[in-house]
Amino acid sequence: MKKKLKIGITCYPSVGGSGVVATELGKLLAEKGHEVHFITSSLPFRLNKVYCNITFHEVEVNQYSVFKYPPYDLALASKMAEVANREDLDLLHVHYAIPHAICAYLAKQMVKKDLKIVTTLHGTDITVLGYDQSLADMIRFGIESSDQVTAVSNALVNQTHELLHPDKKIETVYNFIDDRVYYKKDAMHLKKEYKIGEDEKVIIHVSNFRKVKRVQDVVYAFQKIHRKVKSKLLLVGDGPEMTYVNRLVRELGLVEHVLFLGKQDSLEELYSISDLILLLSEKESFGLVLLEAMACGVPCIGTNAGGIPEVILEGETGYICDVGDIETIAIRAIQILSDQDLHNRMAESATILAKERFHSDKIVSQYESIYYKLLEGV
Ligand code: GMT
Repeated sequence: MKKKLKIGITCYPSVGGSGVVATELGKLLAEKGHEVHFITSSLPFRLNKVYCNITFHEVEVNQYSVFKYPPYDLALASKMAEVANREDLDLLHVHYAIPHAICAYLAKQMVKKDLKIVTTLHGTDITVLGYDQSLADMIRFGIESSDQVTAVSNALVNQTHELLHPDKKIETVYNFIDDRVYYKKDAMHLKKEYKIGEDEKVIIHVSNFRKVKRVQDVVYAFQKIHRKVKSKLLLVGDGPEMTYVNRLVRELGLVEHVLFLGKQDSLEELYSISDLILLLSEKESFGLVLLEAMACGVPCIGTNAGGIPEVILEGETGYICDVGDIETIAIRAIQILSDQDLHNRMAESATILAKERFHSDKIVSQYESIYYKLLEGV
């Protein structure tokens, strides 16, 4: 039997999919007997109970008045080195390149052993920050200084090479779902509580309401869908675009039919009452929400952006449309929502695909084998 590992994980603990993936990975590695140390600015929000072989190490930043900007990156690097030395960590697995890969590199210089660094690229760390000339060289350096780099889709691997030309092989390791959490549940009571009629179809969109998500397109598409199919739109999440989305819903006279649910925790229950998910982003390295919805038997419509076509199988688990092509998006949605046989077929294929291609057992084993290969120097 292989020796159990001591793994340090760093991520953004409170926002977005990268934090979710990092935390779920840590939990599953701990379940497999590894010792996991989260080194983050606050307790990762999905770490909501006691896990006996997970420890949380909080990064505290010196607020000395001389500093115009408190030096978080240095505090993180220093904490990484301290924990790595004290706990005798085998490796650091950092999620999101900036600043985490650079902090891990600094920590590695400070420790007494050959601490391995695995960096996982999640999306905007490349597709947005990679265009910032003040950061691009630093991101490339972080990638090249890591012992192993992974990205959450082939599209992101390609985009990273095209944009930054790092001299480094990047391996695709897809995101995953825990099928003990994400499966179709009986949540019909929610439909009643939200006053959604039994005969009404439910369309869901989940995001951080940033510009790249094009939530306005979701509303425009819904307007067209709603004309043909009795339906409600659930908008889940919050973010900078919320004010404009809210205004648009009012301008289009859809207030009665669009429910703003804000940030929610038990997404699996909301997916379980949904008939279709829309993710119409202009940039999306993977689209974790699509996978979560698929695991709950929800067909998807997504855009031809980034890794979305690696998650949705065109014509089988949903449809891929061009970014901004509201007309086609609405036609496809109406097709799925008004043909029960097609809907059932897609729902079943979505559940199977989520279990087969993106099952946590498979993906966590992939990460483990990356760790062991590095440590065994294969
Ligand atoms: O913008 C977001 O959706 C948040 C961002 C993050 O870093 O938390 O999400 C990125 O990572 C997720 C987990 O790997 C992916 O599922 C998202 O597609 C990706 N977002 C973008 O590429 C815009």
